[in-house]
Amino acid sequence: MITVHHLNNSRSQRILWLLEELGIDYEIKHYVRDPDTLLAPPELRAVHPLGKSPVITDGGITIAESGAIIEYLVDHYGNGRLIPPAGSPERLRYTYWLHFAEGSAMPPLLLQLVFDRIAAAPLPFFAKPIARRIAAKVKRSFIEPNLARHLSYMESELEAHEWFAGAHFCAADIQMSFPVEVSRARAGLDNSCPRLMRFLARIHARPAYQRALIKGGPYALTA
Ligand SMILES: N[C@@H](CCC(=O)N[C@@H](CS)C(=O)NCC(=O)O)C(=O)O
Repeated sequence: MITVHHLNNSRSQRILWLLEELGIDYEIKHYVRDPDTLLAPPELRAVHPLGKSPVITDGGITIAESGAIIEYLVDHYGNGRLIPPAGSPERLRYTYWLHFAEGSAMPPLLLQLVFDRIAAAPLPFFAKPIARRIAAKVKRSFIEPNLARHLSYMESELEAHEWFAGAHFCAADIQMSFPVEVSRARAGLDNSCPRLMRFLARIHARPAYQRALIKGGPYALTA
């Protein structure tokens, strides 16, 4: 039996969704973030030393990293579903987007969250303006240009292709859902990127996505 170690409002929502798409039996162990630090509770470190979510166990093995988990589940339980045929151009795009989501799209989104928290942190009065100025400078010079470039790049890719890898929905779209949802929730994704907005509407309408939401509990990134 597969166990998903699921943290609320997190990337592990994608894994529940993938399992629902594949129709595989699984169980969920729920973990709740610390409301102040947003960190996972220490119990998660008993499952994997980094204590991050998602992590799954399947029989005797433990797998972390969303991309690795998605590859494992599609390879072992997919029977060819949700992955383009080996050797096709779509397969290369599948691999690319599977890596792009965590390797390129997420870092500036995470930096934005960190620098917003620095700017809003309760600091002594003399340190506050300095912290705010540094945060604003990093955001203006590095984070925001990267976020804008990523959004327009992803939008243009969905102009050329129906889904991220090509004509068909696949597991790369599941992996890409998180950065696109985070972009919508807090990085300015709006109707000026109609293809990305359509992508969100289409994935949110999928019955498997909705089943995963019910099973996963509160998930605040669906706006
Ligand atoms: N690249 C990793 C990122 C894992 C990660 O940072 N997960 C976040 C949840 S979205 C987490 O566990 N945060 C809580 C913590 O760091 O304590 C993946 O895709 O699995």
